[in-house]
Amino acid sequence: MSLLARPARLSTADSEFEAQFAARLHWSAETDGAIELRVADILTDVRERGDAAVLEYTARFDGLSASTMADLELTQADFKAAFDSLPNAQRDALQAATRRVRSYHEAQKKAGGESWSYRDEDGTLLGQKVTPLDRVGIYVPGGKAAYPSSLIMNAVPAHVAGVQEIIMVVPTPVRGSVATGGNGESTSARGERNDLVLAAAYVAGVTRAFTIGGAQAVAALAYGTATVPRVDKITGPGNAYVASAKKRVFGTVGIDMIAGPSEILVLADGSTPAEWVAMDLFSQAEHDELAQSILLCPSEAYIEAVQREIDRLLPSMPRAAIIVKSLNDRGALIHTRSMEEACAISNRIAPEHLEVSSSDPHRWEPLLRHAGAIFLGAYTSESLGDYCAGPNHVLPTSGTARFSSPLGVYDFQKRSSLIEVSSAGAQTLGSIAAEMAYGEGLQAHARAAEMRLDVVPPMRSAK
Ligand code: HSO
Ligand code: ZN
Repeated sequence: MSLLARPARLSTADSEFEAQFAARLHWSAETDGAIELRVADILTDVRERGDAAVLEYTARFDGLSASTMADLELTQADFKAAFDSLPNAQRDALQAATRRVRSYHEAQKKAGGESWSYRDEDGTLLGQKVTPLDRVGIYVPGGKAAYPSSLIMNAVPAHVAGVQEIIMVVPTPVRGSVATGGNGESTSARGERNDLVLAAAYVAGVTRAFTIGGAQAVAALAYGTATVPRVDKITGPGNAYVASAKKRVFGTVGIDMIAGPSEILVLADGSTPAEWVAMDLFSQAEHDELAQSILLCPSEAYIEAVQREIDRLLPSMPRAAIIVKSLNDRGALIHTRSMEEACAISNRIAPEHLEVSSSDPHRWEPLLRHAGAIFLGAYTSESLGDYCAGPNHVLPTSGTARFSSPLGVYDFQKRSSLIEVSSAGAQTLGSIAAEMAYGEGLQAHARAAEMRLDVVPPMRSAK
């Protein structure tokens, strides 16, 4: 494959701009009908047969044969052993990142995640009580996409919210060997040993974990089996099977967003070293061939400089093949007439990650309305946000930042309304409620309100 990365060159001054822009942004997220059918069958099967079905699918799809689900459970001792096996630098990084992510989410909880109430003029109490979910499931994808950072980003807000039980599922065998019903066969040949994921489970406070994955793991979490406890919400990224399963179990349990490929949009005024911007574009492109990296800039010369840096840096990238495909198929370097216009286009894209690579980022920030996360200034590489700045890296993709928010403490909490009506309040509210209830033809509602009035009127007849 060619190692030339040539993102599309667009210019807002060009009469073809709108058509080219629409073509670049177009992305089809349609799920394959065959996958949907397979997933529906797996969900039904796990719901009916529980552990036995999960064990069968795990043997068939993951090549991991175990005679009981207990053999697929990882323990706190496994988490700790994995953590202890890491080099000091890795342990320190995991802990430092977790600490920072925790502080950020604690601030988030303080700012908007607490219960509140007030009394009206009758002394009636009105409020909202915030409670954490009891138990959540976190899906960690297998193979190369088993990112410890994503586990931290899912588990920490749950923990900060006060969730008591955090159940992790991860499909690929994540330790050197698991018990396999006595045949002693090691599973390490089937997947990468990923001590980092287990170590992240240790620092992030995961309660229990199972080496299961796919639609069968989602089903086990949603319905519960004899071994896997039924959760209230499932979060975490996964492949098409996992996404389809999460959509189907929604309603039985809560789910987080369905994440699309990563996106980065860099809004540059030309003051940041071009190689920094080129590498930032690579950083999301390297995730996935479908990832999208876009540069918006009013200086043609700077766009040229970034393209030169792309050419210079690419050969040193181990994931060059993925980067090239992503940049060539979905990337764009867009020349705008001004920074204001660049901001307006950014709002139309509503990117997952938005870097304002400018010497005066606060001048542009007020113009930016739709983005999962906004990174201000030349030093704020998106990559720092992926790991350790503090905010969550699970963000709305595919333009959904127009109406949704980063994963947060609020996703692991729910609210109950609180009402305590005083006797004076019963007078005020009783006549209003009764009037409306008679209007709706609901006599019992009306009487329940009227019976609490000091002077109980005779019951009216239905209209
Ligand atoms: N940028 C990804 C998250 C991630 N990056 C994990 C590195 N590891 C979310 O779009
Ligand atoms: Zn990333």
